[in-house]
Amino acid sequence: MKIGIIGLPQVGKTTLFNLLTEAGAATGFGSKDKANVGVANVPDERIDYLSSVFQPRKTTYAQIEFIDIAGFGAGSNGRDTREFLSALQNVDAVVQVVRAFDSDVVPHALGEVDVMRDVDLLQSELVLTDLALLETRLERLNNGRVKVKENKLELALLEKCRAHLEAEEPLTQVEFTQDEAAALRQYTFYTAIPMVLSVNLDEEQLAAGTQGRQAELAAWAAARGMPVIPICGKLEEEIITLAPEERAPFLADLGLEETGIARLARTVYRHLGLISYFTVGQDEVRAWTIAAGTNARQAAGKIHSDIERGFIRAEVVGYEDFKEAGSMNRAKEKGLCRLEGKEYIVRDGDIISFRFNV
Ligand SMILES: Nc1nc2c(ncn2[C@@H]2O[C@H](COP(=O)(O)OP(=O)(O)OP(=O)(O)O)[C@@H](O)[C@H]2O)c(=O)[nH]1
Ligand SMILES: [Mg+2]
Repeated sequence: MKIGIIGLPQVGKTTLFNLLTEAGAATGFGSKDKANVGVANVPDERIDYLSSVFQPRKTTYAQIEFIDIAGFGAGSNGRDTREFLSALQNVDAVVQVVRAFDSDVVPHALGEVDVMRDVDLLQSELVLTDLALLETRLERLNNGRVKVKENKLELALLEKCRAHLEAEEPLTQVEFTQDEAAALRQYTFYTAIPMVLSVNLDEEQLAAGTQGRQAELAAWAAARGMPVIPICGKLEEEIITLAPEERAPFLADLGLEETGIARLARTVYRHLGLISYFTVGQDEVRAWTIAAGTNARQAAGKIHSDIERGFIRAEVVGYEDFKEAGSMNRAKEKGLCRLEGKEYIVRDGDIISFRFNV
């Protein structure tokens, strides 16, 4: 999975990137010309537990790749925006960092700190970028000499998108038929990418539990179907310089139960309808990320196309059942392991062993 980090200049994007990936990229002005790319393990206490039981040679968490692109939107024109956004090809979701923290040392590119102005501004940039892309395509279609059936469908679809975009509605909020959704995939419409807002608070705001315009921002986000996650970039970045086992009391001090990556990953998984299943053994304990609703055969394809093709059965035990039993043998004795066929819909936390023919 790939997630892009976007936002206005100097709002804490690279700080968030660092706290998610622990990559230690340079923050501050001037660190602008190229996107930072890094990978974060998705913390999962179920994997921790399974790893403690199986003592495998290798433990593999689900991973999210993050792309931190340069800030845009403040006074830039559409062309610049498109250049910045081209870094976001093929991302599954974007996180927009919204700056609530105030700082004399780090002035906001637009002067006053104003979360509502910022989210509106960036949203309009995305809408305008999509509209420009759409107009170009429409022009090409309309000028085409032959109007085959597909073109007519595409024209209708683009007109539908235009109506919503002109009403400043992101395409994530629009209902599309399966055919329309498939046709849309050939475009990179930025407002069609699921978005999570990450509000970067300073220490006082975090302690107060609000940045002053909490309700307004929450309503704005809810109207667009976007989850909101508060972070305290600066402080959390300091905390992750500590060894993992020493972090908990400092996080608790800030009123946070988990690290930034744990909170973000949970939100993104829920927002995108993703779940995890696990494979276990002496060699490796591993988490696999799939869309909710995926069947056993497709889920096997995540591991290898051979397993999908030669799928025979899936031996499944739910994570909670396994934990209660304490070992695979006990789980089998208690009848908690099930044999499932290819149509079985995999559930979050299923521990699966696939039987297949090559
Ligand atoms: N006071 C305070 N400063 C912060 C916070 N988060 C980030 N900063 C500082 O703000 C400056 C910009 O942070 P970055 O993470 O580089 O911001 P950015 O959005 O990546 O900036 P550009 O890539 O230049 O657009 C750095 O000096 C950070 O240390 C915060 O929560 N509070
Ligand atoms: Mg940056």
